[in-house]
Amino acid sequence: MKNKIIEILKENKNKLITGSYIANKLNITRSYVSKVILTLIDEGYQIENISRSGYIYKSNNKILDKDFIERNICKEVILFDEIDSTNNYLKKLAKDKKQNDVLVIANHQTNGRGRLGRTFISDKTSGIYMSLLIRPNISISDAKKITCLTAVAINKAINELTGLDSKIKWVNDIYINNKKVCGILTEAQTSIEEGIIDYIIIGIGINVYKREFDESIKNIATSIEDEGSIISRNDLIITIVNNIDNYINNFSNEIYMKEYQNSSCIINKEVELNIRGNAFKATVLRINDDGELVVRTFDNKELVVYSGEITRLVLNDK
Ligand code: BT5
Repeated sequence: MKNKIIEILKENKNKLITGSYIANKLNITRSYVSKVILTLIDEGYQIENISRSGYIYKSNNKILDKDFIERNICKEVILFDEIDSTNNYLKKLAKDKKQNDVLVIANHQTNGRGRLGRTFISDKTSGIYMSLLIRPNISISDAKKITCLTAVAINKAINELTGLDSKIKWVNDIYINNKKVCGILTEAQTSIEEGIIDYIIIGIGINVYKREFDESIKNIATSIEDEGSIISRNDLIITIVNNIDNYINNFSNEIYMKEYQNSSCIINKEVELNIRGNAFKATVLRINDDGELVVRTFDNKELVVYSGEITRLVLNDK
């Protein structure tokens, strides 16, 4: 009965509907409707209970809705309340050659991973933690551009849905007001014999709602809500995945790379780089068409660096 009531509320999103309308449709009493709706509110559904008038189901609902996402991205969605890491789960699934176009989402990750063995803190119900499996027909050397493409897809979605001025911090982070709101972890499996990409897993972690950040990140992290916008995780997921699909379908024209270069927050900035344990300062000149960073070192040398060789890049904001 709970699911049937949710369906009716969803069909009437953002509209006032009465308890008797729901009761008549389901052939139950109004008091039973009211009891179920109170339980739903308790579970986190954003339903406004307007005394003696009825209920309004708000579109900025904080609950992840598997069916709604699935309908709007035309891919299979697997939703977990809790998992170690959505990338780890999808990696096991991807070994089955038939699996394609799957999106795995979790409300909470107990072992969310960043790059180079780092941790991505993935608190319960406050963020988006998801991994997308793709099998694109691209060369091994182009695979690293998928991180850039994804960053553009996310940045554009945040800009469009919130109006916030998010920017891309090379190579895999999205920042708002100099703080990290999102990180991307792209992992590829190549087939050496055939010289092609077998699959790519795109892992995305976004801080969406306010929460007490862990001590280790509280000075460097922010959330979309902390920056002044409350949006539905469902809408953000749908927009991001559709943006990614769109860029992948037009991969050869590299429109995303122009957008990647234009949305960067580090051009002309001084940065501290760490390449294989060797730390030095440099000024960022540009991002080239392969998504690599072109910097000028302090002894006036121009250097091209790619993401895999950098363990750390700190923005020195003067
Ligand atoms: C990343 O790595 O930022 C990639 C994060 C990818 C997470 C997604 S969630 C779904 C999927 N499943 C996974 O297991 N992973 C992916 P990196 O650039 O290495 O940044 C890691 C660093 O970001 C940490 O060392 C912290 O300093 C910082 N950090 C950790 N958690 C954060 C958070 N929630 N918000 C902002 N910064 C965070």
